[in-house]
Amino acid sequence: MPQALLKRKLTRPRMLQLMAAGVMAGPALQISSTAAHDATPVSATPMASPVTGPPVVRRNASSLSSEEKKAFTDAILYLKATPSPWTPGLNTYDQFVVWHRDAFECDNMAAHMGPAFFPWHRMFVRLFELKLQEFNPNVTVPYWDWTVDYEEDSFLFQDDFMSGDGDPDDDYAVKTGPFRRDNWKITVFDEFDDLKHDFLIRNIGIGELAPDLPTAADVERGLALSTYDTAPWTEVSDPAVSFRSYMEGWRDCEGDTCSLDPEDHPKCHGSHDMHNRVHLWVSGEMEFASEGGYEKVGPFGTMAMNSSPNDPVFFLHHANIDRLWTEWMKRHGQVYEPESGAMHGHNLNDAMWPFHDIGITATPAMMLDSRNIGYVYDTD
Ligand SMILES: [Cu+2]
Repeated sequence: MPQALLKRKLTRPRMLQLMAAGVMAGPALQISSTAAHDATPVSATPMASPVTGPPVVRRNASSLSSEEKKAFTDAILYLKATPSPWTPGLNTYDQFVVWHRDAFECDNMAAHMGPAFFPWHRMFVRLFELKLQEFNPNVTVPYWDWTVDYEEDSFLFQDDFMSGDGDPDDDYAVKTGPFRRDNWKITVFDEFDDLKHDFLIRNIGIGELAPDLPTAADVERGLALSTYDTAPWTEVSDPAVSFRSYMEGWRDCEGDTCSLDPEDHPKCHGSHDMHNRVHLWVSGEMEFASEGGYEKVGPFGTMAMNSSPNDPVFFLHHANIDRLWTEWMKRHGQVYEPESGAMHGHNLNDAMWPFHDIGITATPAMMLDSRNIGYVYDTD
């Protein structure tokens, strides 16, 4: 996603019309796969009621047995082969990729560069988890604690789990494990991505932007910050003050990075830290021979894109980011700010896109306690 730094696409119509055809029926979080056939729009339902039974537990990925790892990757492959209940012609997995990509549009900066970074991804990963559980109710999204499992050949990047590194002699394609290129086709691309390779691209741990992962001390520095977020509630919010800005990881940005002038690209000069850094570490940097014969060099791996959920490790990374938000609230209380003054979708009681459009009312306020949407962490 830090690819957005290099060139962010500007205005583009949102996916509202497309998704209107698949408006979800029934109470929030009871995701019905029959909804796609129900053309009757329903009004948004608050989140309060729908979760029944005790919360499910998200576990450290390193504690999964081989059977549990396989159950998780099988459930992901199932979503890739199952139609989206919300958008005709799209599979369920790619629906999430589209949402995340389009949440970077300048007129709909729903999920990043603002205080809703945490609550938006909380709802996003939970919705994904609920879809996985339609295939296998025992599956939850495990988290990747990258302060502990920081080796590029850790258990995570093995062929019995998230697949390994890309092949530098073959456009950095991932060619082994469940997400190898003959088993995992990418169909959703960033608009500016003129390579549009239909396979997972990784060059793990290679590159000057993110040669290593954040450490436990880096995490502790963030958890110690007592302020959730601070004005102007964007990527320039002071990371020495704002927990959200510190953890999201944009540094030394200037001006309005969401200008409508196509020449006025976002300007962030600093290193990529924390959440952004993990994206870039998995992505790596690389050179591609392009059609014009010149070499394209940069963080063009899948995890660097706005469509980064194309790499399933996205969800393990974001489960960990989400867990750290819970850790922060344990210390500082269920505090969120602001009530007003941030971009639309980022204020305490704003209904967040795209959830509102599919019949799920999810505001930042509703996301503060993960139990309210049905899960906890094994560290809770
Ligand atoms: Cu994101």
